[in-house]
Amino acid sequence: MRLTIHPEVQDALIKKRPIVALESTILSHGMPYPDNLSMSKEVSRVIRQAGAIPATIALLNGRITIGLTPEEVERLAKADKVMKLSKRDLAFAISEKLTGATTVSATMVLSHQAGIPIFATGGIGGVHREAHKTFDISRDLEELSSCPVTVVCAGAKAILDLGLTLEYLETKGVEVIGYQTDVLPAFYSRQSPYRLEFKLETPESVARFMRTKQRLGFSSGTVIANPIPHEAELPYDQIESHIINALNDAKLAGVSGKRVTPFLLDALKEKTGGESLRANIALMLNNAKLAAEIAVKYWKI
Ligand code: PSU
Ligand code: MN
Repeated sequence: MRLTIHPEVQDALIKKRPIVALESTILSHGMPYPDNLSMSKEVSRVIRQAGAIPATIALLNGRITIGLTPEEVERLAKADKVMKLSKRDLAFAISEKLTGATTVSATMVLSHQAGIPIFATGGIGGVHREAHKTFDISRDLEELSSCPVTVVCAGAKAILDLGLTLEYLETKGVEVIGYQTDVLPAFYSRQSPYRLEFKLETPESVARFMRTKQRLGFSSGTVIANPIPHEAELPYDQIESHIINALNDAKLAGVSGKRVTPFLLDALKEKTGGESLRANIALMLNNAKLAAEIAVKYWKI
């Protein structure tokens, strides 16, 4: 499949310079305008400052685009009827020449096709609470099991069942590595009750891990769980009660399928008076910086 690659990204690919892939659903469905646009600009700035090239991925009129221009980012950030594309939706959207924002799963696939092994996001999707009744398990987890891309995130989103998400990832052979932490970060908070098996302390050690896994020929992805910065953290108990209320709202409103996650993120923003959005932006910037630092080391090994 032909990819439309931004010249700057293409140049970095040829010269084996560090690149960080970025998803676009966080822009179109994860945050409101204009916060999404300023977040995206800041993310690019942070990545460049750390010595890497940002490459936001999306589908524009059916074209797989690796590295959006600032104008294209702005268009996606402003539009209100952009499709949310997971892996399941990609072929259809390409065939119908549609425009859409890519989730973690679709971004992983496209990032891998472009030859970019590292990707930063806010939080991955996972096993939803009550998944035993709804069967709602994010495609992100399947892609992590079958696509060799390292995803830097602040853990799985706290709206999920974090324990079941970890179990699922273990079954699929996906390492969840705490970055300077022994426990799974819970997106808005640094801590959760779930201990992790692996911890790494530096970007170099993450880069070395990526190379080792590559040499083993493993085709699965890796989660680097990077806790939200202290100053932006929301207390676990406080956010938890808002999450329970938001889940109840979703149920009452009959929200299901791919609308669940955007609905919950928006409901939380309302309930926390915008604090969850500020936390989401802070953790995204923190992840972008770490991903860029890892990418820089990765290309030196
Ligand atoms: N992280 C954020 N905000 C988001 C998402 C992640 O901070 O909006 C998006 C990602 O694109 C992720 C998606 O892949 O939510 C998961 O959606 P679902 O639960 O429908 O699989
Ligand atoms: Mn889902």
